[in-house]
Amino acid sequence: MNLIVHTDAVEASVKTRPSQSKKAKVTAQPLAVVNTLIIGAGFAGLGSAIRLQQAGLKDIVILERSSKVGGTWRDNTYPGAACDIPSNLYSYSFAQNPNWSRGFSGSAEILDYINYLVGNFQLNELIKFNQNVSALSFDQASGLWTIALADGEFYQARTVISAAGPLSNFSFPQIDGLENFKGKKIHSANWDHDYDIKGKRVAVIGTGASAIQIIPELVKTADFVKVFQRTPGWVTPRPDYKTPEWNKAVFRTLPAAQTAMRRALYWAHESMALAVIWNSPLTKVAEQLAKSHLKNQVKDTWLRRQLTPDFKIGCKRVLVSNDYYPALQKPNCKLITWPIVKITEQGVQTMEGVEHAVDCIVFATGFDVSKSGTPFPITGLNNRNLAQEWSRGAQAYKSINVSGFPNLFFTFGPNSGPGHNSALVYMESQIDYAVRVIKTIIDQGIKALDVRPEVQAQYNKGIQQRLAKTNWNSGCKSWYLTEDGFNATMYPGFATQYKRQMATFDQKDYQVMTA
Ligand code: N01
Repeated sequence: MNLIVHTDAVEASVKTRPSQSKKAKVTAQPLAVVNTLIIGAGFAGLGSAIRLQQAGLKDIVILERSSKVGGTWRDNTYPGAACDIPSNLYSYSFAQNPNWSRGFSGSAEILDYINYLVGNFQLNELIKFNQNVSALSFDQASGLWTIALADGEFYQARTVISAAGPLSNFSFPQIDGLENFKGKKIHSANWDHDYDIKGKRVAVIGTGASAIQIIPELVKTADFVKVFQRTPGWVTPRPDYKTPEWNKAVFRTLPAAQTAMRRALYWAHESMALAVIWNSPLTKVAEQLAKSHLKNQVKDTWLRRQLTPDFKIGCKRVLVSNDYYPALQKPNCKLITWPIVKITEQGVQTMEGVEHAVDCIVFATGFDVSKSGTPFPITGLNNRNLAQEWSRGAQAYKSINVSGFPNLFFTFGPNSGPGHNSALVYMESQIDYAVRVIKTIIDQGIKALDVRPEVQAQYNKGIQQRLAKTNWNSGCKSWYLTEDGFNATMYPGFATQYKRQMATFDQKDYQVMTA
């Protein structure tokens, strides 16, 4: 169906657009009316556009709030930024790159790959940069979403894919005195490359996936680095290697060889689910492997004790590094495990009363993950407010659709996170599901396709029952859980199970409103 035929409906919805009167610079007409509007030009948004086009759905606009593509890989440029999933698996199966320089590529090379996707699949003309989405609202009469921008302009679309990304907003922790610090504050996700670390006294707060990549780089040039650890994580070896030229040549001439490699990596990661998602005999094996890694790299028994986690492996994200423990033992590095009480003008004060004076504090303290909120206000059928409905924990059907919010698709929506396999594997199956449903909506001229509430409720009951048996819900504190312990983040199963559920679209699960 071509959207031009909906002109009357579009006009009706424009007239009734609720936020119109409040905006200063509102035009009477949408900037465009399209079949599918994608929010975000990161991995998920670009992948969605590619698969939509390949399915013959070409009436697309991508809105990107920044001036560049790349999402998390554009923003996370801290020293040492790299992926902890092998590149042959952390890439799209429909756009394999035979030239990865390493087993685990750095952020610059991943960003190059993302830019390659844009060029190769001619996505540039679809992307509108510097477009900050401020609200979404669905108009029942026309079956159109209005996508309001912060500057008062708006788009309209029959279907919307929200690919804003769960880790797109970084957060400074709520530590007393944060604003008093007179030195330099840097967040891992917003690195200031103009600030020269050489010879500086640096504090790093946090010891998660970002911190363990940053610290080995900082100790190379800083005067000293003090690492403030609240909770030690499980660290396993990183089987990284420089890709030999012959290997790239084989992948270039024989793509099936790379597909076979990808498959082998996929199944190797699948087997890890048995260790990290559920408490099984393999959990002990994985913990033993991590403990041996610690013992091999750290000879000091007291330091080893400080670095030994007291929760099950997998409960928090498993860390992968060969150079974190060695970095901590450099003469210019010190691990501090006393809790932080406040930030002072000069540095960081810990509980035993010591003030650690530094020039710079690096906050590797994570992101504002919208486990219960939404990235912007979303208004669905009968003025339903999604943030309100998700206030006690986000829920969706198959992580992608939410009842009462028709024709809207989330990538990395509720309970879609992997703990053991590549996020791109999950992303690809979400995208393909969304494309299948969007094609049905467009081809059949459906006004709105809304998942049935009872189907969504039944699905989530199953998810939460399965989550209760996982390591994530075994008692540790992590960004996977809300303050009251609700897990709206992770998918409690193998990637293979997730892919299987996403491979089937049953229209009976949805209420259909025809035009
Ligand atoms: O953030 P985190 P991250 N006082 O939330 C500590 C992805 N990622 O940026 O554990 C003191 O994991 C906090 O302590 P605790 C990946 O999905 C991927 O490292 O809560 N400390 C923790 O140590 C990952 O899961 C790659 O006790 C405070 C740290 O800060 C996600 O990004 C690479 C504190 C935060 O760890 C986030 O990772 C890097 C406070 N007030 C990241 N507040 C890949 O390779 C927080 N902390 C794909």
